[in-house]
Amino acid sequence: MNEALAVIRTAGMRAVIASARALIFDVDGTLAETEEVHRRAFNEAFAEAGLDWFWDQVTYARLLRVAGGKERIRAFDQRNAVPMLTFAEIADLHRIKTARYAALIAAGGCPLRPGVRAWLAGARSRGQRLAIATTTSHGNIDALLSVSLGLDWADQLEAIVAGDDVPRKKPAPDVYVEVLARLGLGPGDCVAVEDSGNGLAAAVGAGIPVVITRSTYFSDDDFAEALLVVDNLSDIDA
Ligand code: XBP
Ligand code: MG
Repeated sequence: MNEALAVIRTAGMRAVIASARALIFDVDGTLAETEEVHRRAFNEAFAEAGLDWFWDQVTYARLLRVAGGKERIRAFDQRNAVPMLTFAEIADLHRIKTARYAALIAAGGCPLRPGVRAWLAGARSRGQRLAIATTTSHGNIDALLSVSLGLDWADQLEAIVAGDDVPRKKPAPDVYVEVLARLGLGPGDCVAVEDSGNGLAAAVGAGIPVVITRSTYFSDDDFAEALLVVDNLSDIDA
């Protein structure tokens, strides 16, 4: 694409984003690069539970194709012919992991990615409504955003839909369909901001145009169906 055409296209995409009635943000990888904190929390939970499991970055990158921490643990456990854990034990292990994640975030935080804060402020200045559509849990969202946006972070958001609020996690469109229902908007009224192929598929499945902000673990995913792909939201004037 020549330079002039690229400039025109980006200006057009910016207009689409600025004119949307609502922006719907994914959390992990989009608002902040949280997956290394999740990975550490999983490994600390395995140690606390006496499991000799350890997920290195290569293993975790493969397991991240499975959305949802409980589902990810089950997928790993099922690599053996005879899984070690029952569903109840997986749920207990995930509760330990979630507590560890909250402690790690509280201790060291995980900064918002470049441009996120400006996009949130820009949306508010334009009167755009804000929402979250994520696979993670409400507890994890609160742990992350109360540190980075303050204890009243939820006041900025009109709809917050997490993984266990809907029957199917991403790449199913369920979280985005539920956000649209709660906002009372159509998919064409909104723009979703995502970082992964699963997230893109979920939003596109709900008919919502998507801006992709590449994250560490998903930078090589196929984003052909995205409206726009950037390295960081700071690449676009908020
Ligand atoms: C990312 C996920 C989550 C996190 C771990 O969610 O797939 O499973 O990796 O969090 P999203 P949990 O990108 O949709 O925000 O252990 O709470 O699932
Ligand atoms: Mg994500």
